[in-house]
Amino acid sequence: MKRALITGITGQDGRFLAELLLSKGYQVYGLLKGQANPKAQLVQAELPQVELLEGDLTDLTSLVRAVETAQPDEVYNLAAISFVAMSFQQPELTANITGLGVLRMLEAIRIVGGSHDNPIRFYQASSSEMFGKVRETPQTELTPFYPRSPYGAAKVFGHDITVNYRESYGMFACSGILFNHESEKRGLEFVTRKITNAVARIKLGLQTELALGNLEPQRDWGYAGDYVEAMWLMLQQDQPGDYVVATGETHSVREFVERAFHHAGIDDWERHVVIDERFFRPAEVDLLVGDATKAEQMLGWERKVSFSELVERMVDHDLKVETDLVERSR
Ligand code: F7E
Repeated sequence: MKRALITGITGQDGRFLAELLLSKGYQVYGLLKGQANPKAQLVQAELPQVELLEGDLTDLTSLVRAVETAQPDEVYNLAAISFVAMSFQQPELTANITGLGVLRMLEAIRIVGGSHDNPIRFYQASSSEMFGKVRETPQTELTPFYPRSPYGAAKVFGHDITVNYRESYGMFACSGILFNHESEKRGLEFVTRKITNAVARIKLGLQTELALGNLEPQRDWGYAGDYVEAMWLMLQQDQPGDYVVATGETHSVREFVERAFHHAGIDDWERHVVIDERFFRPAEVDLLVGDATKAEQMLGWERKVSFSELVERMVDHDLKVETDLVERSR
């Protein structure tokens, strides 16, 4: 039985990945930070087979202990301050967790080791935010980085140090440069889920307005369930490497809003959307679109859920959740 340790187990990707690995017969350990973390219950209810270990990416000793306990074949480092807007408010914390946290996890793996024949394999969750003010379109594994936020800058460090540990110490360390990936498990602070949740509530008459920032940025949005497959595939190869994971399509926030309202049967969406300066960022990433040819050819990866299916799935989910809440409160 293979063993995996996932940091960021309570997040969208951690939960999708744990589900995938459990379906493949893995023993899955999840790193959980903080005392009485309220999200622990969510993971325990959804994925009772996952064993939760306490640890924090800012505390190397705790990481060493977690790796010693889990004795993993594979470590997936998904934990981070992942909300770009928050990284402008708490840049130092972001650098410490999202950036230096990667270095600490790599060190913990080096310290604990793994058998000579079976060294621990490492996956780093790199991000298309590293491309920022893009130097070329579409973006590939070779496109230079130009981060536009403390989050993006911290992810560049995490990416570079992963490559460096692979080259310096021969570690089986991979970095997945994942473009935006969304789902019904996405947090409400991210624009896609914020939109689909508001659309559902407006449809049901529970609210009238949706306050958003800049509607013009374009993103390459895929389905998170498809993207965790790519993470796993990277660690099953003979050689470690870095891969862009993306759909190759780009859509503006405005388009996402339009589609979501339209799917709920509301065509006069502009009546409901107000632009609020508070949601603008000090620096914006205007256009992202990835070229996933390497992942498609070398990993045999393909995305299954299209942009319109993604929007529809998220709106349908939120309509159901909000309808259930209304019925339960009656
Ligand atoms: O913003 C604009 C906002 O917060 C998308 C993270 O998973 O993907 C994600 O980062 C766009 C931005 O995601 C609102 O300005 C407008 O242009 O959903 P988001 P993100 O910043 O692209 C990358 C790949 C990651 O790695 C990150 O961890 O939407 N936008 N109005 C808004 N965004 C938010 N959140 N809220 C608004 O009201």
